[in-house]
Amino acid sequence: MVGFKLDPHFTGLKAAPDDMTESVHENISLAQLGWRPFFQQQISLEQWENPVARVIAQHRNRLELLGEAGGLGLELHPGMPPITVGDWLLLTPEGQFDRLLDRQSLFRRKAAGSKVAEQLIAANVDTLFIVTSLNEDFNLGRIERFLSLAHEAQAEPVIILSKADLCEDAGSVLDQVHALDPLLMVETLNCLDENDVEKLAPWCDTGNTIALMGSSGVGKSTLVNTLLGQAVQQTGAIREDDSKGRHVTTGRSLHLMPRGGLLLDTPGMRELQLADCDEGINATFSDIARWAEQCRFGDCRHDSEPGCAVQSAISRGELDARRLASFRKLIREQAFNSATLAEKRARDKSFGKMIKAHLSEKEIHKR
Ligand SMILES: Nc1nc2c(ncn2[C@@H]2O[C@H](COP(=O)(O)OP(=O)(O)OP(=O)(O)O)[C@@H](O)[C@H]2O)c(=O)[nH]1
Ligand SMILES: [Mg+2]
Ligand SMILES: [Zn+2]
Repeated sequence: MVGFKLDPHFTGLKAAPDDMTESVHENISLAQLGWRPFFQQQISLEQWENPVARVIAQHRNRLELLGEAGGLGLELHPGMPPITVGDWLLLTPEGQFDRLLDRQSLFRRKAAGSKVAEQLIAANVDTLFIVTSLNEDFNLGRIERFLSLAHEAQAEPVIILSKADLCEDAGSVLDQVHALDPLLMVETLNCLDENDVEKLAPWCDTGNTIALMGSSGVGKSTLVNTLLGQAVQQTGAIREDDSKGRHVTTGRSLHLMPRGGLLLDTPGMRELQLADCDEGINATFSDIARWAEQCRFGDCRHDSEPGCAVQSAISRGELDARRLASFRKLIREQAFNSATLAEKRARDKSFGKMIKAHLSEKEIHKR
């Protein structure tokens, strides 16, 4: 078991004083933090009374947790499993780290730069708000890419078409998005308008955890501020005439919304790439997968093979050729990223073997 120390900055049951939502954190219930039967089921009867807490921030050597008893810090140790913001931890009665609970959903990515190891970004996100702007670079392929990430992570996607106030014909764009999947949830809104943002109320209920994704400038920070009812993040408009502090340093990644939901806001979400994302892509393009089942050849590439059901669906006008092109592009992207990941793993493995071989030689020498 791995020990943990109480955070020296932790001053009692209240969250740290720099926390903007301090008042809401007093007497918080587990349900408000997103506790579900899914997590409860992982706890044995003997552990029933043990405290549980959710990770609300991640620092270099330390996690910030929030539970029924308030906030506390947890020192990270090498023996602990990889933990990320949004995770649920079971603690011992003494308040020590006991166990990481299984996740309902998980976003992960390759680390940036030359290292290609995997990094955990966010856990237990219920809903992913995919924000894309109506007036600028609206692009269906980009939405499909974000949808694949949502599906892979097991989060429910909601498409938010922002800057509706700047768009003359939102209807035609809305039709295009609905054509991707008739069951897809789509909302058009002005992120600056409180009343408009009310449209998102169904996903902002108590205990529901939301994360956001979208290109730069589409209005994510604006939406975060409107949802939280305060300027937690700097937006494009403010940044322009403020060359200093680019980022507001709250440190917290999980915020309580006034209406009860939780907003998980971590910069890592922006750099997510498709890697090991087969399931996510197939879920996003389930129409193509359905047609492909009827292709004559099991390994049909849907090019010019005889008996290709995908191509014949395109020629009958039942499948958009753009969709197949987008599907292929995402498959290529994820295959490329997964290959570099696999190389890294193979390297690690052979390195491990080398060490092992070296050790056993030593052993032989000893004998
Ligand atoms: N008219 C209008 N302006 C918006 C809307 N949403 C955002 N904006 C403006 O668009 C600009 C960019 O918004 P941000 O919220 O900073 O965009 P972002 O997605 O956070 O961008 P990055 O932080 O760079 O990823 C700002 O000037 C906002 O005021 C909207 O719905 N309508
Ligand atoms: Mg922003
Ligand atoms: Zn085919």
